[in-house]
Amino acid sequence: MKYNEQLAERIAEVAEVAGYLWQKGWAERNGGNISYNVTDVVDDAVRALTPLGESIALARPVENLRSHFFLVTGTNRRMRYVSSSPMDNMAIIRISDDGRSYAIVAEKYIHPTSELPSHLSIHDYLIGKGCNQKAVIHTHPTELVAMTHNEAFLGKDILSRLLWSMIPETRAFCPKGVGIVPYTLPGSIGLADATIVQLDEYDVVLWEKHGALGVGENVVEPFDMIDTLSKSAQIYMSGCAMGFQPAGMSDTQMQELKDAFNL
Ligand code: 2HA
Ligand code: ZN
Repeated sequence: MKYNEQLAERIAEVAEVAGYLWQKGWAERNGGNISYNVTDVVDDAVRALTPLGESIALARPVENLRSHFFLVTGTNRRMRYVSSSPMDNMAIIRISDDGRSYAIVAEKYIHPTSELPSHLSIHDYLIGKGCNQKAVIHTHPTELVAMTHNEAFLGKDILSRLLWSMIPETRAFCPKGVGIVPYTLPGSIGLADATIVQLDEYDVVLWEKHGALGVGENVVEPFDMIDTLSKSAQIYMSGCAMGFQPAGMSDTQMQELKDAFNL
């Protein structure tokens, strides 16, 4: 199908980031998922499409997403193939006018990600808050996930401080740090709810022993934040592998950065 330029750009953006997730080694098998609110760029041709199949009930209504359109990666689909052949591995869905169900409208009948409850609840929450954050990505960044296996890192803001202190970029480009959600069943409403609480304070949330979730105005933005945090985790690990605990920037040095860049 031929999409208008703006929608085609959004599809290309998801494909680009899906490729990065695969290249980074964060997307084994069908690991990770992406959703992107495209309501502002769908044209009459997409709006007029007949749904492919029956509408599917949502476990929880999404009041703020009535009649919205989303690009969503498919369940069991591989990021490497989202990258090479995007519309064979993701779908455009339309939320019903009452916000209680959705239908797949294009391009093929590809069932959305198992994490759809989290994604839609997060979009619903972000719109309700008046945010312009249209993209949600979830991925499995190896080193960051490894760090969540250490109880000592799970207290509030301990990991944020540690990751900030590894390199100035992380302090500058992930100014809010990372929130942490204790281990919760993947795909569950409980995981969605716990994530939303953390998104009130942070742009990136780590799911203990599972992965990372980030939100942003486009798909590249949360990818960049997770990538920056991941760099810090790798620096920390490299120090440990060389037999020492990295010293980290001091509080004074981090405060200096905060003041210099108005963080
Ligand atoms: O899409 O990553 O959390 C597969 C997953 C579930
Ligand atoms: Zn996952």
